[in-house]
Amino acid sequence: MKNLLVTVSVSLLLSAFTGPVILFAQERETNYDEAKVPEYTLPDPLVSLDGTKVTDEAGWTEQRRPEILKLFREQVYGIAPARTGEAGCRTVESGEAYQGTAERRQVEITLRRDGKELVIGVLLYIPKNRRGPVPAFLGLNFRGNHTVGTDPEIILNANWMRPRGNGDADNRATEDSRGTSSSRWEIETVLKRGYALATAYYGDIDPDYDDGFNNGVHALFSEQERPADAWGSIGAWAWGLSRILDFLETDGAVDGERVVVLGHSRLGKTSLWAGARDERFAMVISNNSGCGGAALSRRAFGETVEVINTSFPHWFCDNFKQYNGREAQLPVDQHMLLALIAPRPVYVASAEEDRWADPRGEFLALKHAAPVYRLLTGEGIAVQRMPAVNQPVTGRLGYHIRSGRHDVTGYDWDRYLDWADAYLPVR
Ligand code: GTR
Repeated sequence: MKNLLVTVSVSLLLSAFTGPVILFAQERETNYDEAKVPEYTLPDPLVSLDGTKVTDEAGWTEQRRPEILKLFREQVYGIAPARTGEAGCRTVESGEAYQGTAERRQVEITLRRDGKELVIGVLLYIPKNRRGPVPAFLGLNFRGNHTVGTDPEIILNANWMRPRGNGDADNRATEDSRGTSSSRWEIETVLKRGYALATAYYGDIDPDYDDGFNNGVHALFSEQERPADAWGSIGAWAWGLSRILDFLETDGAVDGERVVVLGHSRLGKTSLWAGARDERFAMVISNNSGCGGAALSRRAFGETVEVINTSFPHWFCDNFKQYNGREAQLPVDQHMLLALIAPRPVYVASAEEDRWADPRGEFLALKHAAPVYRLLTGEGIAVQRMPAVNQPVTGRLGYHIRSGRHDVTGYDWDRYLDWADAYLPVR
């Protein structure tokens, strides 16, 4: 984990002639001290840019929501293309899994545009014991579908992988990596509780490195010039989730109106943005999403806007970089991202040791999204203060801070399943 950010500011020394370029290196320490959180005022999600107070559902859906969505599109995640081009789905493999209790299906979604093609490989498990279409959890994975479980039939992903451990060599997955992320995917429990589970490798949609947007789905839609509000990788991954939902809607075994989108860390940022921009997602879960996800940017606690834009220049749109070290100038903050999901249930989960993601900032964003939920549904957040560790807050605005580190665990899944049961009863 980075504790120090070295920001290099380039300053042109003005002189009568061509001045030399001087590099100043300054070190900014990561703040983990609550007392050093800057004073801040959050934009009111219920006051429109023209100063009008939103007092009813129409004011929210017709004016304020579109306005906030536009701000996030233009200033934070970037604008994704309207869905154009062709998409086709093909089942490439199917069979039984989990001792005959589930069906496994592997589907390729092929997107084509201007003679170019992109394939997203979806792994879908459906409980056999079902009376009709079932609700589903949908989430992207970090290292290939073959890592989410030990099922030997899962197709080994052949695309570029981030260069890190787990038996992957030369940025390609190897057989050794099978099942290496299985602790993060409680597939059997999900199936036993009557839900389907769908996942895809996020790198199928856009490889997670700064390549100037020449690969992944950006290549399919590449235009001559890339404007400052063009979509980054989080925008691409979120858009990809919508394409997977397009497919799930056509699949008779899954109920497309009861799909819960979830994600961890950078993929938690992604699930929130996916749920915000695509109202077909019935419920949204953010697991340890942190900066650019559920955490309030203005608190600048742990990872900051500047740090994230420096480490991952490809995640957000270029406009977002204007707010490096200037969070107070942001026309939005992340509570408004959560509010965009209203009235649909949203769950934010933090981990005690995950200070980098600012657990308190994640809780506060949820709390400050609550007025919008209250306006639309009559139900706000069940607590006003941050709960103690392992004391989940239930309700339409779900929250917990679990003991332990940045991860997805069985504890997290149990909470999500209980919560989903409350809002999406298994029929
Ligand atoms: C970190 C990044 C976080 C989070 C995390 C992850 O390096 O600073 O914002 O996204 O990666 O996705 O695992």
